Amino acid sequence: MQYLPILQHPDSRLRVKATTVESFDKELANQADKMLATMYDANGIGLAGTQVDFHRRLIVVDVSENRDAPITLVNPEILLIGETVSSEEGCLSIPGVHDTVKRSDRINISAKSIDGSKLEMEAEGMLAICIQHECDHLDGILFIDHLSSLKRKRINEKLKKAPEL
Ligand code: K1U
Ligand code: ZN
Repeated sequence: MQYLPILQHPDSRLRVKATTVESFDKELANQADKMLATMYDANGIGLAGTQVDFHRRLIVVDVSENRDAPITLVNPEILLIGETVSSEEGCLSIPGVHDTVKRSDRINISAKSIDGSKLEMEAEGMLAICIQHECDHLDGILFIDHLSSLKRKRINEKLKKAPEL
């Protein structure tokens, strides 16, 4: 399987807002397969199209311990229905940086499956948090944007000094 290069912050392509998927074709299914393979190879629990320079609304996630429960969501829309919780996040586009972000612990998702069929689901815990993180990517938002400007400044300075971290 071919792995896709993952864009690294501060690449400006991470700030592009992804557009709606209109064609549910073989090309889209191939892209989702490549994204899943790339996510597993990078030991991630999620990946958004934006991170691999594919600017359509497509995300993949798998928060299972055995790495055997992949979920592919096309044109996902989320409704926050839970309580706000703080949890530790990381990002494959900002390696070596982890911090606490506040998000809803429960969401309703309305999306399309890879074949274009309608998909409605409820998610909680890590799955809900990961899906919110990936949907942010589709809007050009990084988890560090949810931190204070002082924290973000410190992270960006650290990355400038040691970009490989
Ligand atoms: O979108 C990404 O960059 C993937 C990211 C997803 C994510 C991790 C943590 C919270 C929300 C979303 C990762 O998979 S980072 C690497 C990772 O596996 C991880 C890091 C911290 C906690 C759990 C997993
Ligand atoms: Zn990320």
